[in-house]
Amino acid sequence: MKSLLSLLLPFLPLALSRAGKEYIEEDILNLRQKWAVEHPFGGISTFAHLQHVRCLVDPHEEFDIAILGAPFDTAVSYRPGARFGPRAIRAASARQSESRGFNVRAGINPYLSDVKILDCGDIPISPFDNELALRQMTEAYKELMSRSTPSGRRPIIVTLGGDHSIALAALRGVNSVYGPVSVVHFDAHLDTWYPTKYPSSWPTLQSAFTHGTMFHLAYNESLLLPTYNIHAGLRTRLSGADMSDYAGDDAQGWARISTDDIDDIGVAGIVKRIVDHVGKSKVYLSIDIDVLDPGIAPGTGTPEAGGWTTRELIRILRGIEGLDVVGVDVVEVAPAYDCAENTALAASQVVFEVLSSLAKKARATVKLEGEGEARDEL
Ligand SMILES: [Mn+2]
Repeated sequence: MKSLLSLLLPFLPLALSRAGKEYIEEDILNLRQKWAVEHPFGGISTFAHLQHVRCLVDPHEEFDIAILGAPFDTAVSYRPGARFGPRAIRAASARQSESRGFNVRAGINPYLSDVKILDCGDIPISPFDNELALRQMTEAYKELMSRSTPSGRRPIIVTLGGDHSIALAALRGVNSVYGPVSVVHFDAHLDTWYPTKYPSSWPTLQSAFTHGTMFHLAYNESLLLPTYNIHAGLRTRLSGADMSDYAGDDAQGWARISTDDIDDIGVAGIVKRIVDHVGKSKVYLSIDIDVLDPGIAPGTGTPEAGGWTTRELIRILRGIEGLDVVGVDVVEVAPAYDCAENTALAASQVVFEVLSSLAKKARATVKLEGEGEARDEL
């Protein structure tokens, strides 16, 4: 007996043919000519209108640099809300694009350069279980760090936080490729605090993982190069009635630049201290937006008055662009406390400046390699 399907088969082409216009190549070109332009305020929000690929589930789309959201904020000590940081930074980056992306300060358009930058979307992170969240983030970073790139170099992940605790997972990812690295840390706070510095009569293993202890945990896991790490922009109050927090920081091998140092040694002096300190080591660049003054960047988890301006931070970042940066985060943007997108705008500009420096460095490397080949041929 014939099946119902075999009886219907002759009529299927008729059933599947659709009403409407057939498009030839010229039609497609016409459509593109009319509609391909995207206004800054239009389109689906990706960082700088970059191509969006969910890189964690699509391993075939290669990238040199990944913009990666880490929407996680259940390890904060004060204001929650940084889980909305990645989408706020993306929205605030809307005036950046391939067509209007030339960075005059840097002399390069990072979106039209030798590096392929994708917006890899967000890591899905549990908001209910921090042990699981850290495991998810760690696995995501290790996965993406293992990918091959169009340039043949190692991938660089630029994370949009999220609270600062995400840096522990990012450092584990970096460590899986490079071993221990230096950390250049822009922040009002130390973030090397011993977990016991957060007073609690109910200590648990899990409560040790916070946005103020992750570098201490990273030190314990030997993720940092001893003595090659440096904070910049510090102005936090310390625990108790002495400098013991600094002693703890010293013991973990960090140097410190305070916010006020900029008045004494200027941008150039700060740049020199950072560059002299980390030298040629591989660098993880961690930028807590609370390094900026809360008058400029109020939308953050633990604001501290009296910080740097965005211009000062950008000029310092420009000064250290020769460092061998292998991973980046811009964290602690909490848009619920923001006004007029100020904080997110500052963060998106900082990301733009870092991308410009990374693209510039890649161009210099290509040039050097090219010259090397030319020399080899002679
Ligand atoms: Mn921090």
